[in-house]
Amino acid sequence: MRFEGVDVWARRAAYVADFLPSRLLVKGASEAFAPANIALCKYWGKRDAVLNLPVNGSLSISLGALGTRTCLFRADQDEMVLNGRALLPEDKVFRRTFAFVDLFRQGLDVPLRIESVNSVATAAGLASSASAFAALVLALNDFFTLDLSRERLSALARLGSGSAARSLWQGFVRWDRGIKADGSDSFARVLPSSWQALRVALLEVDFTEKAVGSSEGMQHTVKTSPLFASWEDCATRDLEAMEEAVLGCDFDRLGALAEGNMLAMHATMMAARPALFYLKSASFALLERVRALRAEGLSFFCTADAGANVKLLYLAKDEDLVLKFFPSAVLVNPFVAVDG
Ligand code: 2P0
Repeated sequence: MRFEGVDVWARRAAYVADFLPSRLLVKGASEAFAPANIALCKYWGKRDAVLNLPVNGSLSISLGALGTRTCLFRADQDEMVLNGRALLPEDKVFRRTFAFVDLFRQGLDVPLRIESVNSVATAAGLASSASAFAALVLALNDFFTLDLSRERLSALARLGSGSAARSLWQGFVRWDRGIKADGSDSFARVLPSSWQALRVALLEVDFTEKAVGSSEGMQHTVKTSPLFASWEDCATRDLEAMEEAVLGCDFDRLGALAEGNMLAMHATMMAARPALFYLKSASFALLERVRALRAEGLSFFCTADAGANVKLLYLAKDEDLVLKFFPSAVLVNPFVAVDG
């Protein structure tokens, strides 16, 4: 695969080689779990599309038990089973996954069986690529006895999917943009917060696959949206303010910033030419309903990603109110204890 004249996989392989020991010690099996995450300050736009280096830093909340569990085993040939179903080698998930694994094998003949179970799929509308690549990187770290820190693993998971850089931890996670062209300073870290009151409710609008993938949507926005020039500044300010709000346990400030940041991201996409709409009329109706409830004094805020579904941010104490106004909402406690 080439991108603007560059061999993408050769450049990625050279990047990953810097993280690997001179000789890989291979185990027989490994297992890992990584949570999904919801961005409160969004990653939208790449300054380097090969290394998934973002134009702006981002901040997320991980989703506790919702995520991906991945097991690796030595095998006679490459195999992948996803949610109990064997994938064909032509399948795009199979190809994307093993292209990523090849970055670690570096030509070594170690066929693998990958078994992955995604609890995110059942709460559709959430991206599964973030938890999938984070779990894969954790499992590869163990399988090849790499012994890398979470921050280093974050810088590797980023190559699978940018948002995977944030799925290496539970809690509030900040992914810094970094300034180096080689990408070595663009990785995430967990924020030192013990605040556990934030909750997320998933409000379904449309669980079918989106017409324009995130990577493509980002590139299109970067290239054609006249509003993109102001996005980096907006997101950079929001990121700093959101970290303060998290550390100060200030929900109303965090919620207002998150909703504003989401609207700015969608406004930037809508201004692209041709326009890029992920939100649908039912999404806008939900945004409006939440604004109306807020006007009546409720502390509810919204966010939405590159899709039509809406995520409601609220505090644990207001759970009954969420169920009263949104009876079909799927409630997520990001701070539920998770094994492994
Ligand atoms: C985010 N999104 O911060 C933003 C908000 C969607 C909207 O990260 O191209 O699947 O693999 O780096 O990580 C979705 O983008 O994109 C995303 P790639 P990714 O969560």
